[in-house]
Amino acid sequence: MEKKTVLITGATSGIGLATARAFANGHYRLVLCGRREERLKALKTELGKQTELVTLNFDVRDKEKVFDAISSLPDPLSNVDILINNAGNAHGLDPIDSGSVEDWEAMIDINVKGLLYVSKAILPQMVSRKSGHIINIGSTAGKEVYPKGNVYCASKHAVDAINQGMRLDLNAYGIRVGAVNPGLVETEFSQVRFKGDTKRAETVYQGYQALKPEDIADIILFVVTRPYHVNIADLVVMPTAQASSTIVKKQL
Ligand code: NDP
Ligand code: 8X3
Repeated sequence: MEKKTVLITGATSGIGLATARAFANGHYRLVLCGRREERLKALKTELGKQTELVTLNFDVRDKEKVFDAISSLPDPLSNVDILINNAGNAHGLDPIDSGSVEDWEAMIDINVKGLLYVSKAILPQMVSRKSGHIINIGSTAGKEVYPKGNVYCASKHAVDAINQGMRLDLNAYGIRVGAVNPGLVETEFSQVRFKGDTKRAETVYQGYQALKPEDIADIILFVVTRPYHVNIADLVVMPTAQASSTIVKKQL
């Protein structure tokens, strides 16, 4: 069977990194994206032994760089079969009246506009081939709103709407579109949210068994390996200890 090419944004850490490793084990061709060049180099060394791989260094906020990087892909990696829109983060956890405008802009620009730029750069070739699979990484924060989550939740609700809109508009081309929406996963997410405050970040995952990035990678691999007639349109996954964004059974 012809090998498939998978493009993963945010492959330098957390869910994206675990997903890159899972797909490398499956010998998919990989296009791994992120901003931290030293991590991209390390990934090339680690996974380049297992599969054909290129790395692309760009900030998803930079429209031109997104389009330049994706159009620079050599054949056969230029034909992306599976797009995993994963890059994103929360910035801050503050009430709406005191939240920082810079944090709000970062979340809207990265989680929403960045996802759109990458999709826009890839979609024409999927449409012309009438094939492809897009997986948008949403969140439970895209299904409900929690105190101080305001703009992060808004950005993930936008991902939910974009996921639905993509599925409607791309239906005519036979392109599969679905979202994977995790609850609490232990990654660098809280480090970023709390701006490097490691102690505060650690408390988010204490007293219960959080999801691991590998749990999400397994699910993504499951989603893309279903037969063509099966499209997992919208999947929510939480740790067993979590019932909602605000109810987590902790033993501290
Ligand atoms: P990490 O912080 O571990 O990973 C985030 C990834 O996104 C990194 O590879 C980072 O790479 C990349 N990224 C961030 N900003 C940019 C940018 N401006 N341009 C390009 N790449 C960027 O977090 P997670 O793995 O947890 O997060 C991955 C996705 O999962 C996000 O969309 C997040 O919202 C979502 N999610 C996470 C949950 C959790 O509890 N952890 C739960 C639900 C959803 P680099 O810094 O090198 O650019
Ligand atoms: C990440 C999960 O609950 O921190 O999207 O928003 S949460």
